[in-house]
Amino acid sequence: MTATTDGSTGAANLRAVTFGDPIEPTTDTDDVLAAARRAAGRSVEHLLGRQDEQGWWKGDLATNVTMDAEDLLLRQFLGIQDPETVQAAARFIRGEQLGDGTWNTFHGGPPDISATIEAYVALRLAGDLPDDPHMLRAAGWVREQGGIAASRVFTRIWLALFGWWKWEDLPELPPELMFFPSWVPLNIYDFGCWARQTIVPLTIVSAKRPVRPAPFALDELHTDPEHPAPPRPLAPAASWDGVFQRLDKALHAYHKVAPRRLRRIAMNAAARWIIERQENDGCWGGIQPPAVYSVIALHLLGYDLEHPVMRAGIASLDRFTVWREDGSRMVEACQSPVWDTCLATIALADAGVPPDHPALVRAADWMLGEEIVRPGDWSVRRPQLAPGGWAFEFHNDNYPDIDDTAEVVLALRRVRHPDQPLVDAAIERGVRWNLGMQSRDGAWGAFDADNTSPFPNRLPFCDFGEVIDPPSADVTGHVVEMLAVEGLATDPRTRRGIQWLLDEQEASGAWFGRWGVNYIYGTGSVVPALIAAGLPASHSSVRRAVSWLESVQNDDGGWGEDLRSYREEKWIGHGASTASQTAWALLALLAAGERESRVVERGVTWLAETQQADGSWDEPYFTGTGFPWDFSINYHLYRQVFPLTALGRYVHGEPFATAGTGTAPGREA
Ligand code: R04
Repeated sequence: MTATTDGSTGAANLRAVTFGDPIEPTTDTDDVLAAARRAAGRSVEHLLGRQDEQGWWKGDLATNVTMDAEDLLLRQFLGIQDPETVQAAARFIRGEQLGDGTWNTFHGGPPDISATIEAYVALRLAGDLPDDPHMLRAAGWVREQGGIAASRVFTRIWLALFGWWKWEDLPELPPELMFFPSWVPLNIYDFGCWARQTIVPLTIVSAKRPVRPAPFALDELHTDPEHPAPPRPLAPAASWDGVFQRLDKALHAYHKVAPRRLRRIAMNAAARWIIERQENDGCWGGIQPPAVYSVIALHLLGYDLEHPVMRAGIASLDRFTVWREDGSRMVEACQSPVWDTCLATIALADAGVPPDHPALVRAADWMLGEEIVRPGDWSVRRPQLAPGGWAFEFHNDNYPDIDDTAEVVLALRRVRHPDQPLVDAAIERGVRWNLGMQSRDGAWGAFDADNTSPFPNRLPFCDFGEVIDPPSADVTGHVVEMLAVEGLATDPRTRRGIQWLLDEQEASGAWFGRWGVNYIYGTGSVVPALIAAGLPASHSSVRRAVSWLESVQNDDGGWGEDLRSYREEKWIGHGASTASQTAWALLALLAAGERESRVVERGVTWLAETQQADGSWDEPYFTGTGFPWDFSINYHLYRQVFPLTALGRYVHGEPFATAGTGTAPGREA
């Protein structure tokens, strides 16, 4: 890694954060407090210095090289590649290659065959030769792992577009899906919104089966170029996998006989659905994959590159790129201004920045302007609900999310704004919207209510990660905390959320982290919520969470949890200490009343001692989750906002601290 636009540096400059490395014991509580004050002060200055004039914050959002590779493949497919872009992207991709010739999808993670194939192909397009040493190493590893046949469906779709893979050897997803009403299983609203936006254009692409012959062959990526697609073993007909495999066979047969007129109507319905959802900046859903596939799908239906929809769509892709100091170009999967801004506002306020400080008022004004005031896809499940939420990105009016809405409300509440009635009204709409988005089990998903169908994840087509959006503990924790702060701790809807959280706690005492890594994120989200909602710190659920956090503290005083915890039990709660994860653990412990404990003092000391001279922290490890295990995110602002929040609460105490209502469920320890 090299320096990035947000000024963070890579592993080379990492300070002593290897776990098991004990730091100098600081026994005097006064010393810890003084160190925390100094660190918080420097961090406040750093964060204030990074606010945009318009009031928002945004850190880079790093994911993996499939973003960059697919961006190049798209440009190649459309014939719009320019040498400067291609070489800058290739430079980034080369810089991410590991010593053994492979690419992984998160810092320190294992090699990934799909990422390695996509990166390899992108570099071939950029002019790297198959007998260059770095390419030989990559191809050799890919063949060892089973070749292209062993990669994910999306990778093989990209290869099929250029004739490197046969469309027949891909799972089917027909555009007639558009005819399913919203009560039929597998209708598009049964998919999480990110999968829905990706799949709808791909139904057009896979019905059209286009091939634009490539400038070179890829035989070196097959184990046996004569037989690139070895037959896959058929699961028993009585198993779910067997049922869906046979459904896929039937869909392949249908592809050959599909009535042309019906297909055309279905594809037109899909195209209309896509165009209706294009944002006013030209992108789709604020995330890169749907934008890429939508542009291809519309192009295949005859929209030429000069059509306004296409021009805006292609132009929007350029806004996902980050140009770095070394001349390389990184593609972001998504941009995080709303999320970063609410979290930064909370951090600064909890660190003692006055609530009427101009930076906070400007942030509040910017957030107020981002409120989403019209219905979106969420209205399909909640047709009577009035709008009033926030999305994660600059432009994503169709998909406000519950998590951002909860945190924006928590942030707005910390600001003293000259027009308080304006703020109160926006908060009230946000609270109502979040309450209306509660799922029937009493908890909250990220983007939709009751998005819990078991079927989408079973489709052979859907092997790229999570494709449904069921309630999670981290989002539910954030909503419960927000409702409690809004005085609704005893509302029956909040109480159902609290009960769901109590039931969801693992035997270990931790909560699973859906959108952050992993149990430390879940636990760091839930414990402050339960306390805000009035559970006493002595409650057995809180005590078990505290014990778990204590049990996984690293010897150096910090906390870390490796992304492999999503796959391997031995990594749960374990990994190199990171600034954001140490902060999450501290947020839970501070909420639970552990401020005076040695465990907290050591964690605070770790934060203070790993802070850099400019008030920032470094964090090469990915602590954000897009899809557990399958898609991981390094949010570059997490390492600044969460440590500051934790230090601020250590120094100044808990925000909104009250004696508790005494009426929340399960008060007895
Ligand atoms: C942290 C909680 C806020 N909120 C989650 C927002 C995450 C923002 O980042 C991403 C969101 C994404 N969605 N879908 C994709 C994606 C990527 C992000 C996505 C990724 C790969 C493919 C298709 C979609 F970086 Br393929 C929603 C709760």
